[in-house]
Formats: sequence, C-alpha cells, structure tokens
Amino acid sequence: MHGFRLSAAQIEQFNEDGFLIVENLLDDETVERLRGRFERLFRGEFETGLVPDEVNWREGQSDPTLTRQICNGWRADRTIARTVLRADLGQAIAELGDWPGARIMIDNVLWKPPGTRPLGYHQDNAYLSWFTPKQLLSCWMALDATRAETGTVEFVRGSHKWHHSQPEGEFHGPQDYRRSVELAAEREGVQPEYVYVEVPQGGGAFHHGWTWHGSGHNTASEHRRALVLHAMRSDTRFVPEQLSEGIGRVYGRYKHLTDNEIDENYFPVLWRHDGYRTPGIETFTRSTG
Ligand SMILES: O=C(O)CCC(=O)C(=O)O
Repeated sequence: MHGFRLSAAQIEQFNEDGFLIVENLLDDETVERLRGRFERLFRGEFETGLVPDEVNWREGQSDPTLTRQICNGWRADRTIARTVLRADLGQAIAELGDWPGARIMIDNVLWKPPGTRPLGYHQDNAYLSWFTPKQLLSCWMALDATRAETGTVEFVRGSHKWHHSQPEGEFHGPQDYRRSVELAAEREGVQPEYVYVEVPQGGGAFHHGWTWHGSGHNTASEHRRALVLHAMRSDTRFVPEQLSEGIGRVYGRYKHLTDNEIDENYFPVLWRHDGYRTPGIETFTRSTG
C-alpha cells in the first residue's frame, strides 16, 4: 500500500503555478527495480508479451543522441504497472484536477543518458482532441537525482493560464527546445519564468495539462531517467471524429465498435471518489503469467 497524500497548501500552490514539485514518491528499492526494467524495455524485452503502444527508441537500432522513450510500458511490464497504476497517485491527481476520479491515459518511460538531446516544449492537452473532456494531469517521477545540467524536466510558472496552443514543432531532439514556448510567451506578452525540477531520486512533480514544459540537453555525466503517469478524468469518452488525427491514430484502436466508452482494460480507473478502482489492476500486477 502506498500512502502519498497532498496538503491543502500544496493543492493551492499547484493551482497558482500549474505544477507542484514533491519528494518521496518512490522509495529507493522501487527506484532500483524500475531502473532494471527500463534496461529490459529498451532492449525490446516485454515481460507480459504485450508490446507498448509506442516504442520510440530501441537499443542497437535508434539514434543514441536522442532521449529514449516508450509509451505505455505498463502493458508490457508489471513493475512499471505497479507504479503508474497506484491508487494514491490517482487520488492525488483527481484532487489536483478537482475531478470525479482518474484513469491512466498513457505512461512515459524516459531515459536521457549523458550527452543526449532535448525534448521540445509543449502543452500536453494540445494533443488530445481524440477524447473529451480534453484534460490531462501528470505525475513525473525521477529515477535519478536531477539537476538543470542533467536535462531535467522544466516548467514555465503560471503558463497553464495562458492561451491554448496547437501541436507544433519537433518533440524529439529539436535545435531550440524552448522556441515554441518563447513564441507563446511573446503572444501572451509576458517573460517566461523557467523552473527546473531538481529533486533527489524518487522525487518528482505534478503538472497541469496546459502547463508549458520540456527538457534541455543532458550536459552532465549522470543518467536522467523518469517514469511519468499521464492521467485523464475517470468520465472521459472517445471523440470518434478525431481518431484518425495525431496520436488518436494509436489510441483509437481501443474504441468499441458501437459506443464511445473508454474501456477500463486499456485505460484503467486508478481512483474514484466513490471508492471504485478497476478490479483487474490487482490481478494484472500480481500475476506472474
Ligand atoms: O522528462 C522530460 O524530459 C519531459 C517529460 C514530459 O514531457 C512530460 O512529463 O509530460
């Protein structure tokens, strides 16, 4: 049982800034175990036999200067699932979003070794026309102590209150990773205030779906790994007209033939105010078969 809880002051801070930096999301033993699973996933070893929804980097095949990324590693690996499907994280997200409950939309397995390139600034909600309500709230968990020099994730304070952008620019390894947010700040008529998430391993941050964020080069000699839970509201539904657009092409495959319901087998409910949690989660994460 995990017991992460937020205080009223932290929720207020999140509403003000669009993010909240925290410590002690993961204990050292879990961090160690997750690092081992990262190695296996990027070698293409999938414990459950299911292939993650997006594998954007493979050992021996992909550009070594790019940040390694897999999306929905939890379907392939139960150790990843045990973290990103935690009820207490679902509850924290639902409380921050003032939602009826939270379900996982996607996880990100991210590994930025020394010398690797940035991830471009973006607003997560800009990529979500394929479901409604178009809201995401995320929990970013560090598997290494992070510093600005390791290319840690960074946020622009208060930018969740800015105008909403369209998806634009390169995400993987852009020349100028802050270009899109600088243009957005200009349109907004403000100077962006950049905040680096500098935490011990096991720490991390929650961020709002409209908060501008990205990460720079890893110019240090340490690795920088993170596991991210991106959650949507428990009452989210598909928008069928948008399933051929962007990443809707990937996730639209989980739509039922005859309704717009989002199936809990693919997007489990982590926590809901009325006490509900997708029952299959415990069976899946405990299973060895
Ligand atoms: O860890 C990073 O570099 C970026 C992560 C990110 O884009 C996210 O958590 O939404």
